[in-house]
Amino acid sequence: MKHGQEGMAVVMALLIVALATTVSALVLWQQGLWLRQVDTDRARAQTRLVADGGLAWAVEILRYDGETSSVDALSELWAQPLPKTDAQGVDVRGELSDAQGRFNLNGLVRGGAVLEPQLALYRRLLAELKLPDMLADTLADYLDADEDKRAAGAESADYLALRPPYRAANRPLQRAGQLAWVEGYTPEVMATLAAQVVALPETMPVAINVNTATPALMRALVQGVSAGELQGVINQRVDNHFIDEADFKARLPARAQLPEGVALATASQYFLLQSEVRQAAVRLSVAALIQRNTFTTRLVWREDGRVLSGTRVLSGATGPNTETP
Ligand SMILES: [Ca+2]
Ligand SMILES: [Ca+2]
Repeated sequence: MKHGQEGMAVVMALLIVALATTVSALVLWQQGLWLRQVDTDRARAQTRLVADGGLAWAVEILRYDGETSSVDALSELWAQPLPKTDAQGVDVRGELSDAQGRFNLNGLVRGGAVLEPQLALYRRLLAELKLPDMLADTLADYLDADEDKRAAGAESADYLALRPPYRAANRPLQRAGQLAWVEGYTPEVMATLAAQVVALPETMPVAINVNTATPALMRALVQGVSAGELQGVINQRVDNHFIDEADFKARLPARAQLPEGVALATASQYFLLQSEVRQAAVRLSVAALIQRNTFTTRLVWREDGRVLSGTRVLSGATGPNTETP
C-alpha cells in the first residue's frame, strides 16, 4: 500500500497547488475589480464636476446675454452649441435652447380651467406634427382640476382601471416627461413632441418667443399664409431677428392671422440646457431649466441621467400620481 500512499500524497500536493493558484487568482481578480471600481468612481466624480462646470457656463452665458441684449434670437451666443470639447479624455457636449420657443403644456390650464385659445393652438401644433387630435383632449383632462371627461379625453376613472392604477394629476406637470402617463402619449408620440413642448412652472401664461419658436409651432401660430411664405419669414429671423412684436407683425404677409389670447414676445426668461459628459465607459447627461429675469439667473431644476453602455436613463419620467383613490 506504500505505493498507493505515495500516489495519494502526490494527488494531495497537486490539489493544494491547484487550490492555492485558484485562491491567488481569485484574490488578484478581486483586486482588479476593486481597482476598476476606484477608476469608475473617479471617472464618475470627474464627469459630475465637468457637468457642474457646464451648468455654470450656461448660467453665466445667459446672465451676460441678459445684460447686453433686450431680445433673444437664434443668432446670439447662447443659441450656439458648445463646441465639441475633448480635454484629457473627457468629452463634453452642451446645448442651450429657448424654452419659450416651445409650446408650454402648463399654459393649457389656468386656475384649474382649460384656456380655449391655448387648446386650439395645441391642436394645430399636433396637426402640424401629424399627431392625433385626441392628445389635446386627454392632456386637457389630465391637467384640468375637474374629473369631467371630454368626449375624446380621459380622467381618473380611466387611469384607475390600469395596472398599476393611478389618478389624473389634475394640476400642472413638473416635467414634460410626465406626459408619458397621459392616455395616448406613446414613446413614438413623446419622441415627436420632445423638442416641441416644455412644462414651465408658471401660473401666468408665458409668451411664445417668435424669434426662437420651432417651425412647427410657428406654423401652428400663424394662419392664413402659405407654408412657403411663412418659411421665408422663419428664415429671415436667423440673420435679422424680430425686434419686438410689432416688427414681427409688420414682416408677416398682410393676410396673416394670429390667434387671440396667445401672448407673443421677442425675449425669453426660460431656457433649457441639455448636456452630456463622457469619460471612458462613464457618461452623464444633464437636463436643466434655467430662469433668467431682470435681477437673477437661477436654476429651476436639474436632472442627471447616467448613460451606460448606450442605455439612456430618460430624465423627467417621474412616476404618476399614485396616491390611493
Ligand atoms: Ca439675448
Ligand atoms: Ca381633470
